[in-house]
Amino acid sequence: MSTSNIINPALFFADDNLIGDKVEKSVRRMKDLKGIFQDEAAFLQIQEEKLVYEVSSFLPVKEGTPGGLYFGITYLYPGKVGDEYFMTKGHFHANIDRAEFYWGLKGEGMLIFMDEQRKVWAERMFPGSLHYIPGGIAHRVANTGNQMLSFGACWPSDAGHNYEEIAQNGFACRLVDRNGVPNLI
Ligand code: PAN
Ligand code: ZN
Repeated sequence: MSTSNIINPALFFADDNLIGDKVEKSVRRMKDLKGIFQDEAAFLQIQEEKLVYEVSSFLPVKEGTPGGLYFGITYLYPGKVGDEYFMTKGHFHANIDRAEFYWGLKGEGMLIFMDEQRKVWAERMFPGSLHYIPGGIAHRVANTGNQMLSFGACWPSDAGHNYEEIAQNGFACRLVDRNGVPNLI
């Protein structure tokens, strides 16, 4: 094999930053998270443009393609709305049986799971933690620390996202700060 077959990768990491021409970025601000947090008065006190999380993703195939994989890094800012930690919207996959991996890169948080019977549980996230999210399980992440929480994700390109269910009915439990300790109530 000649060296002309050897090329540089399209993507690389610098610390927890995903770098490459094809990396797409999305942002979620306070105004994009209406109805997610319990304490509406506390929600209204926070500037609606405030950044809550950003996602850098590499989506190498068309959404819905069977057999492909997507990759993303989420950067979730520290903060609380009342006593509830900043968190992602959370979703079931539209193709509900599709699974996903998450892994902790920086900071501390909690990955909250909910099954279709609305049973909720959570796993601590920290640098190096690895989490398997089985199909059929809604997932969301809360930042329980006072620095940025970053985590990786890898999911099938035909998983899709069903945000509707969570937007309407929420999770059956909330992760709140009780005297500096995260409690799932
Ligand atoms: C992740 C999430 C990401 C943002 O890549 O999409 O952490 O969370 P929300 O999508 O709930 O706003 C993933 O789970 N993909 O399937
Ligand atoms: Zn997902």
